[in-house]
Amino acid sequence: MAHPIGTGASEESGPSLSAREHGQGPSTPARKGTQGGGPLTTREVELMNAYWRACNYLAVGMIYLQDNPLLHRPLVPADVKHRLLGHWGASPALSFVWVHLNRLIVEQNLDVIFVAGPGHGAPGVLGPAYLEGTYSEVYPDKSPDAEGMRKFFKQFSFPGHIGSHVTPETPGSIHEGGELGYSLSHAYGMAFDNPDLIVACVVGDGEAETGPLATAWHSNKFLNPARDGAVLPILNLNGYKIANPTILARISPEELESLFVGYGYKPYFVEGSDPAQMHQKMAETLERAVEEIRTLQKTARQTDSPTRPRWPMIILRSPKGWTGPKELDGHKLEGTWRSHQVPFADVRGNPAHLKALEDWMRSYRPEELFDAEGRLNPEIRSLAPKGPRRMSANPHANGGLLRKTLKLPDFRDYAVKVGPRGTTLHENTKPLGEFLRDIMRDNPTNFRVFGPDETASNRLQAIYQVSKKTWMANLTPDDADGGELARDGRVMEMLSEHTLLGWLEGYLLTGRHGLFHTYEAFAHVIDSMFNQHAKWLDISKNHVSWRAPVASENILLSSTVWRQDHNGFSHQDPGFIDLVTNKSGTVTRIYLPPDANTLLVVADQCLRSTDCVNVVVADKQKHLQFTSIDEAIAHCAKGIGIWKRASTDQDAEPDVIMASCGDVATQEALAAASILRARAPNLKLRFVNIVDLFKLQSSADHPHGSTQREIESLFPPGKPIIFSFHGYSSLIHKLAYRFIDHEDLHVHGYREKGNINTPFELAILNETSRFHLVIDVIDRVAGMQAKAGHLKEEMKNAILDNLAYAHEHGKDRPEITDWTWPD
Ligand SMILES: Cc1ncc(C[n+]2csc(CCOP(=O)(O)OP(=O)(O)O)c2C)c(N)n1
Repeated sequence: MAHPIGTGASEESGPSLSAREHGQGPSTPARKGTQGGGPLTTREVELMNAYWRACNYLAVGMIYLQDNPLLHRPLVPADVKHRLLGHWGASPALSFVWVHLNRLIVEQNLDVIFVAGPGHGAPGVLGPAYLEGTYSEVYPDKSPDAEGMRKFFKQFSFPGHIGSHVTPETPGSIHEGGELGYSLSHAYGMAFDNPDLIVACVVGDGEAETGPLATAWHSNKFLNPARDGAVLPILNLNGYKIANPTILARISPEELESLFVGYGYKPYFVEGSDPAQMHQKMAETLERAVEEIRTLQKTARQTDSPTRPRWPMIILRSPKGWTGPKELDGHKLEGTWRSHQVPFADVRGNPAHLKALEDWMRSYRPEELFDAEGRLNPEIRSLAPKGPRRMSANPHANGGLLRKTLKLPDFRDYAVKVGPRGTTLHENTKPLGEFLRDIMRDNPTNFRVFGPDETASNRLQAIYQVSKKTWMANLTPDDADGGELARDGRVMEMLSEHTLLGWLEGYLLTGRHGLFHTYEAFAHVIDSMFNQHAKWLDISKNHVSWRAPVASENILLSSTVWRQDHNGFSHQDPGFIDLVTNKSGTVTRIYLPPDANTLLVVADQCLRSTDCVNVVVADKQKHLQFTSIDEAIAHCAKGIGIWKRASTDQDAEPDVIMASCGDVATQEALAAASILRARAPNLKLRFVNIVDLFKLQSSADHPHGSTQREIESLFPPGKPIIFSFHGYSSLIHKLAYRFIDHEDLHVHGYREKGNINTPFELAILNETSRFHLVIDVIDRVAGMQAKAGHLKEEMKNAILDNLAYAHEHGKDRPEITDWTWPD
């Protein structure tokens, strides 16, 4: 039998409620029998505090204990883990917010998901997930009893088990919060097109100092109250990061308030440390915030043209490591940076610390919370929502369960008509824009396109025919003239790659579909976000069986290096794909379609796929077209293949293989092949094109990889390969290292040479031009040097001549710009 439940709250009082609140909304009258003037009855405060004590007890247990979970006997050193890991400091505020959200979910049948910005405070999320039963449902060995609790404690941050963040193994989490900064953009992405959902997003005050988080506050200018759900940001001002104070906690209250008013929010302050008072304040403030959200939504849903509301947010100023030991060994702990991680260590070796731990854990009075078998007191348990209303079991947080297959028109309907191969020009991304337009039209509530103000620049502007750019900020009369802005637009544009990708990730992880496009060089802005998302997918897909597959993250890199001759050196960087190859092959795909039709085939494939990051590199400018749609389908199905028309080795052993990967790279390689065909007619040249970059890797390393035999039948051993590559040449060596003798592999790619040039000059500077490729063939093919001396000389002269022409005329020679495949 558990003992009766008391508040366990101290008498210490914090600053007054909502001292600086801006609330214009209806205030909540105090109910009969309330304590401290808030909306909760004395009994409600007792019970909610008991629930929170249970959460905090579990949090401490997770960090420290491997045995004796219910303290049925005094702690001994062997009960304590050898390595103490985890973050206590963030945990109590996270579970405090959770307990309060639970109250409103139950009372108002709300649909709420929880985002923990300081995801390192996982004990503050795992505890509630265990108490409301979800954890035991998905991991039956972590049963709701003493033995289950022992395992639950031991597994936390323990080798071979779960990590110390809200990782994919955590039910209810779709934001790990390992790398700080993305909570708010993720939260907004989750809310788009989810009109009934409230996303409660706890933001750490340290996290709030990061660039991605700072700009994500502006997401409120893109949330449509009529069509989307709501985000309730809860900034936890616990005052410290790892070892430093936080900026937002050390500016004046007026400055802090002005900041968030300036961002367009209505901030409510909940400040203090006394649990009883804080429960009342939080209950009242949360109730008010939710009521305002509902009122704003209701008003907006009654009009045709909703305006941007001033959404509520909560600033929760509470001590770091709240309810932990006040001090130890002469140092203050609660309310300081010292309680960020494990407030005190050496528990196995220091009897005083062991005693301090036991006193701390007993201060939560576990005997009142759990019975002798470790089962949660039923009265406390009854506070939690039921079934899918539990935030730990909300289906939005396992978005694959809600994912509907995208309605895709037939991509063949958008194909470019190709006459004689290699003679007609098209903007490769334009037909893709038309394909995306109709996908947008046919999937009006679960597909969006995200880009940093480059939709038109990347030639995808056809999308605007069916949907404009979302814009909830002010409109001016001039916007009507080509601004393409609309309150109900579905094209997401903001000059923050971080915010855009965060939105897309939140959108995908809650079961929807989308595409992010950006300039190739500036994809590096989101390097780290890509890393984190790929890691999330890797664990979810390969290690968490209860997570349903989500739609893949599709990243289109356009405005690529070879056509950034006008923008110069800063805009030339094809290295994002290098980064992608570092991540698990189970979740990464890279495609470099050479023309418009292959791009359409690849796009269709990407939009159908799940649990991957698909990176597609395709330039937006006019390029020669090489494949009919049927040829494109066959070529992309193989991912790598011989182009017969450009080859001269039919039924014979080749002297050389000319390989190409990338649109501009393929055009240069074909131009080189045409020179060789005309000038070295006896040369047996095989032309190989690669669309699916991972075909160059071993099938042992990547699911799209090739076998040794497949590679050797395309690239016979001992034959030189002259490889015209879109990116940095080392990437090809890295991918193909198992297969190809590197003595034979000669890759021409970007070498960090270039500035304001002509396109062809850029190729010359990086030695990727057709003339350089021909020279390399002459140098590598046995016996050719002696015979092709004159041709080599001509190529050298052509290089000098084209450079001189570019510098004199500011453009490339017409023979270069107008070059087409000769037959
Ligand atoms: C981008 C990034 N930089 C640094 C870290 C290392 N780190 C982990 S926790 C932390 C402090 C976080 O402070 P805050 O967001 O206020 O969370 P709190 O623990 O105080 O609740 C830092 C700097 C990180 N995880 N991510």
